[in-house]
Amino acid sequence: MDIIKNRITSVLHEETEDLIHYICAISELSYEETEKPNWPLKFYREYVSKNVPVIIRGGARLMPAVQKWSSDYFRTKLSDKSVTVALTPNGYADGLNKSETGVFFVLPEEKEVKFDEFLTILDQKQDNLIAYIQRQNSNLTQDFLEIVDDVGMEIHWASAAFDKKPDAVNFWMGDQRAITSMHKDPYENIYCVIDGYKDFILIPPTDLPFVPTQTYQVKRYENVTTNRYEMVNDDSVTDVKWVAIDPLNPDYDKYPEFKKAHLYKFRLNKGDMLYLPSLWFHHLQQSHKCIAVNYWYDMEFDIKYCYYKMLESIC
Ligand SMILES: O=C(O)CCC(=O)C(=O)O
Repeated sequence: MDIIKNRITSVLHEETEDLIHYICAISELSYEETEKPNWPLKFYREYVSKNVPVIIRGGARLMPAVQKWSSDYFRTKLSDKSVTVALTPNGYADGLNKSETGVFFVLPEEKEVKFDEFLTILDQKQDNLIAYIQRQNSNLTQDFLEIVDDVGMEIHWASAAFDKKPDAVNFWMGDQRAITSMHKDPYENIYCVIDGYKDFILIPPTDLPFVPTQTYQVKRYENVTTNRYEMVNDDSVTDVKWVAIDPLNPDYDKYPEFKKAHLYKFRLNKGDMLYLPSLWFHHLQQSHKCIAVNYWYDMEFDIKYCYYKMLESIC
């Protein structure tokens, strides 16, 4: 069995180059393109069915939120509202951290604070106290009904193309030091920057053989303040398979195959939109107090998904 597995692995490594989408850079369009009547069909044909990302410059610029949303606006509109904030000492809310006893996958401390308090934490930029609103439970439609009309519950052309409504609409706002570590999701993602900028690093799913993963025990940050924090065991969560390499500081000695991975790096500015296809690895950094919203549409669990799962179980 091992001989077959090794043979499959080596073929995959050789052939993956051919499987890579031949994209030198991520395509960029202007938002006018999305206003044409045939856009949902074109979007589906050229990007979704090929599992290829596309940046739509100004794609979100007509959302009222782009004009309205800022700290001042939220102070007026949401000041007393309770929000769940992810707190970490290092900015990695779902990421790896090394301690004397090993490397762990560490979840953030989740704390309920008033929106006003959250904004004060952001303004103070204290050492070792990094806050991020990053709950991926459709927090925009669950927690922020007061402001949902500023962006809308769906992106109409995307819903037409996917032939479904979004599963979740998420609101993101946080500290410049907050980093979303490299991971992938089983969602078609329409990502909109409302204020500030986001820096993306993407890796296509076909590069899976070159992206090292490991299984980590899960811990959780507790009592995060500027002076101290604890990393406690979280027995409610089973071990997590996570990307073992940091694309900002790749350890090529340990993971030489990662040199073969195709990294696409770009910035989304205020009012820009990205179609991030399902299963693409993504890593994000941001400007201070960047505000973003994303629409997650369930992916099709089709033959591509089966191929991908097979690849994942072999590599
Ligand atoms: O904005 C971020 O920090 C992370 C976004 C993300 O992971 C996603 O949209 O799936």
